[in-house]
Amino acid sequence: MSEVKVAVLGGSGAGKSALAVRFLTRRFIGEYASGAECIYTKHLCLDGRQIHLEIYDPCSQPQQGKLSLADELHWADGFIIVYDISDRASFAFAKALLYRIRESHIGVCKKMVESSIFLVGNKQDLCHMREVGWDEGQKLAIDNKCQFCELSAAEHYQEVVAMFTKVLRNITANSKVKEKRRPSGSKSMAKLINNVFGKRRKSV
Ligand SMILES: Nc1nc2c(ncn2[C@@H]2O[C@H](COP(=O)(O)OP(=O)(O)O)[C@@H](O)[C@H]2O)c(=O)[nH]1
Ligand SMILES: [Mg+2]
Repeated sequence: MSEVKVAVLGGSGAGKSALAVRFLTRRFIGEYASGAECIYTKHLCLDGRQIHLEIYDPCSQPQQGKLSLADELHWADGFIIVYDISDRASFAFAKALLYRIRESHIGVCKKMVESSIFLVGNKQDLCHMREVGWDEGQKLAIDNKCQFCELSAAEHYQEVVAMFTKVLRNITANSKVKEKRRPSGSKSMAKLINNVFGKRRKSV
């Protein structure tokens, strides 16, 4: 059984919870509790391999101020960075998050880092209110050597599944590298995770 941890990050209201819930339950419910951070857990089978997936959905990300991602960076195997294509501020925030993640991974195997970050332009159904062009999202992804897609958590279930599946495939493909990176300390890491994220766990 492989354990995979994915952090969904982005500005408040970008659709982080909507994406996670859509992937896990197939449903788009419209309104999501925003006052608490969650770790959702799910068992799934990918390419014949059993995976215990944990998805971290933070309560909110400050649009401004310091981008202290130390805990998330320690915890996560991969990141989904979400912005809202109808909200330019959320795109700027996503850009800052990408830079922060990349600078923190300097020295770690380059390919592993690049393949474990997915930039997502959400709310594609609101393209009549678009503030961020598709090409801008793609350029940001190319500049940061991460993957990119635009989708709508509200309307595109299959695309949401495809995006999460790519993230999981990339992470599991790199699992040998990660094992080398984390040779020991699982107990202390578990303690850290519980301290930081253990407030709410949900199984789906
Ligand atoms: N039109 C539209 N609204 C969305 C979409 N995804 C999320 N929302 C809405 O955007 C708001 C914020 O979503 P939420 O998932 O709570 O954002 P979070 O703060 O990033 O977790 C909610 O009212 C959602 O219903 C989408 O793809 N299209
Ligand atoms: Mg949320």
